[in-house]
Parts: sequence; C-alpha cells; structure tokens
Amino acid sequence: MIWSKDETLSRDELEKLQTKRLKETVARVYGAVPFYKKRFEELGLVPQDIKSIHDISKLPLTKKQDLRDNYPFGLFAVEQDAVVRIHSSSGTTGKPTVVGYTKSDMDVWNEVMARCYTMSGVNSEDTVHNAYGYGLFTGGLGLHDGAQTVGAAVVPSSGGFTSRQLLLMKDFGSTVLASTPSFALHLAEVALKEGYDIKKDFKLKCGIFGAEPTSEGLKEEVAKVWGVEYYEIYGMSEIIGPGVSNSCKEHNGLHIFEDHFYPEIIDSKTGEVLPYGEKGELVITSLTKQAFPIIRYRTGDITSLDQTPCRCGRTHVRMKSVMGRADDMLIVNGVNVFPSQVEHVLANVEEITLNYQIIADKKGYLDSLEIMVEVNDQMPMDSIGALENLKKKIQSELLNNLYINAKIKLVEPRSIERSMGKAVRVIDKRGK
Ligand code: DLL
Repeated sequence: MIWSKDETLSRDELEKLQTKRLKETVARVYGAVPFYKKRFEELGLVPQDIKSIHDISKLPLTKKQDLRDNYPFGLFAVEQDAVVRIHSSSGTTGKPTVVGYTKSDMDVWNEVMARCYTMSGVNSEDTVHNAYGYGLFTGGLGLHDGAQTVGAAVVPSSGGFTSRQLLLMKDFGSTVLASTPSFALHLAEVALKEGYDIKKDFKLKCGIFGAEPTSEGLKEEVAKVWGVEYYEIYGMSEIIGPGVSNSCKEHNGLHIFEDHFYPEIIDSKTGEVLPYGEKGELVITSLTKQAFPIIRYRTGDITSLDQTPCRCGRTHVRMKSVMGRADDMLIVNGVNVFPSQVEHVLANVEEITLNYQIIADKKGYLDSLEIMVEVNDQMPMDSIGALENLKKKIQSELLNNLYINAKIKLVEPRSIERSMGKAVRVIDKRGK
C-alpha cells in the first residue's frame, strides 16, 4: 500500500509542484529571515529570479554553522506564537542547533512519517515498540506521532532500561521495532544473555532502523538475529527529523519525499552540483516548511541518487544508504577512512562481534589508528596464538580492502561500553 498519491506523481507533475513550492519558500525566507535576504543580496538574487525548480542551484548553500550563528531562533520565519514544537540537536560540539515547527509543519511531519510506516508494511494492526530516544532528539517523538497517524499502537519506551524493554516487547506482542541498529543489536545480545528464545518469545515482523551510519553487514546481522525485515529510515532535525526518506519493500534505496524535500548531490569541496548516480554530499531544500524553512542545506551525508523507476510504484527519487559523513571522514596519514567501510570489513570476520571503536591519535608527527574490537563468545581469550592470528587477519583485511594500517586491540565480549542512543564508533584524540 502507498500512503499518499503524491508519492506516485509523474515527474512532470512533481516538477510543477516543486517549482510552485520552491517559489513560495524563497519568497517566504526572503521576506521573513534577514539571514537569507542578506545572502541573496550578496549574490545579486531576488525571489523573481527563481522561475523553476531547475533554478535552485542559483541559491546559496546553508551550513550547520549558519544555524549555530543564528542561535536560537534567528532562522525562524514565523512569529513565536505560531510555533508549536521546538527540537534541538544534542550539540556534541559547539552550540546546539534549534529547529521549530508550526501546526502545519507538524502535519507534514506526521504525513511523511505515515508514508515511512506504510512503506515498511506497518498499519493499524501493528504494535510499534519505539526505542528511539524521546526528548529534544527528533527520533522518539517523530516515530511516535507517525505510528499514531497510521493507527498503530505505539509503546513509547524510549532508550535505556534494556531488560524492561525486552519484557514489554514480549508481553505486549510488539510487531515492529523502531530503534537505532546498534541498539537493536544490543537488545538482542541482552535477550540471549537473559535466556529469551528470540524467535518464540517475540512477534516482531519488521524493524524501522536509522539515525546512524550502518554497514550492510550490521544490517544483515540485525535482520537475522531478530528474524525481521529490515527497513531503513533517514532524516535529520534540520530538515524535519526522521521521515526525509525510507526504504520500500524492494530494498533498493530510500525514497526521498521530493514533494516536501528537494534533494541535490554536490561535490563537497567545490559545491558543484553532480548528476544523478554520482556520489557526493546530499543537499536538501525544504519545500513546505513554515517555521523553519531551509534553503540548500548541506547535510554532510555522502550518498548518491537514483531516479530510475522503482517496482513499488513510487516515483520519488531514491538515495543510497549513507556511506559516511563529509565532515567525519577521518584522514589518517593521508588515507581517507570512512567508519562505515571499516565496519563493513569487520562484518566479514567471523570471530568478532560488531561492537568496536575506532580511535585516531597522534604518535609524534604521524597519525595512529587503533581499532578496538570485541571478540565473540567462542574465541578463547587465553590462547595468545589464536588472538595474534586473529589480529593479523583483521589487519590484513583492512589493508587489502581499504589501504589502511591499523593496530588492532581485541577485547573481551561485552566490554566496550554500550550507548543507549547512537553508538560511539569514532574517538578522534588528535586535535586535543
Ligand atoms: O537522527 C533523525 C532520525 C531519527 C533519523 C530516527 C532516523 C531515525 P539528527 O539527530 O539531526 O536526526 O541526525 C541527523 O544522522 O545527517 C545522518 O548523518 C545521520 N542519520 C540519520 N539517519 C541515518 C541513516 C536524526 N538511516 C544525522 N543512515 C544525519 C545513516 C543516518 N545515517
């Protein structure tokens, strides 16, 4: 089933709608947000210069730093009394970024989330166990409201309290798990430790996983251990929250809801727009948002777009799963390291689990890279020979596949601290 007919518009109809909505958005930000007016003026642009969606590349790019510089409400385009919800990033570095919603923005959010659930085969007969964090993070409330929109029962469990979550999932007969992939794996690990029989005790049919870069290997592991169909959801608070895109039953990419969010791919060094199929940084323009419209936002996420028809019947362009962040790519002794690629290599090594941390540091003038990996329960920790061989194996896999030279530290099962939200995969000690 497809939630909205707008997901199946012909390319022609879609472009007309996008053009109309882009013009409205440009006029709105020009009139109401001094930051955008100034940017437009610097480029000698007025709203009338935007005649079609194809003129979008004339518009200036917006960066995360612009949000921080205008903290908290400088980029809002409505008066405070029209705002009904405020969210904020966790702000691991610098000031947090703040986003706001009007009533109609909330309707759009619920609508796109309903599309995601429907795409994942979820309907009013389902019970959604929602283990995304509730609070300033958009994951919890976004997945919550969307589940209600499709009429599903939602269990707002949020993160943490793993044992209790398992108990509720079992006793309430939840059919859908909504969580980060790393937390899904953690839940399974604890379930096995506590003696649950996963296939018998739980009724899960699918999972809606997202919010963090995830290798194919980890996805397969989550699907296998829970015996569920793995659906992927993507989004970010600056655009709306979760619900920018979602994978359909064809599992060939994530449909971006182009009638609300216009995607482009740019070369992150030059800003040049790249054609469909090429890999680069995803840039998104909101086409319908009122409180916090955003023009050509540099998401920092590396992906590519595919406009070929999808068998599911939706016409919206598909993005590949995020391959990494333009800005958290590690450069170690001149070699680009994408954490998700490291994870992919680790996923093919049998004797370890996918709980790991990549630690970048400096030794004299040179960078050093250490990868701390948990071995699995079958690995004899007292056999020095076996551990040495395993280290060498992982090292040569990393060297052969990614050309990176890393020191491997093998640690006991369950010894790396678990995160209840997004997993901490990279620790970069260099600038400190
Ligand atoms: O993570 C929104 C979200 C919540 C998405 C729940 C999916 C599920 P932020 O905290 O603003 O919002 O973080 C946004 O997370 O730019 C990506 O780098 C990353 N991200 C989100 N979804 C995925 C995904 C939410 N499916 C940032 N794959 C984004 C890889 C993802 N990375």
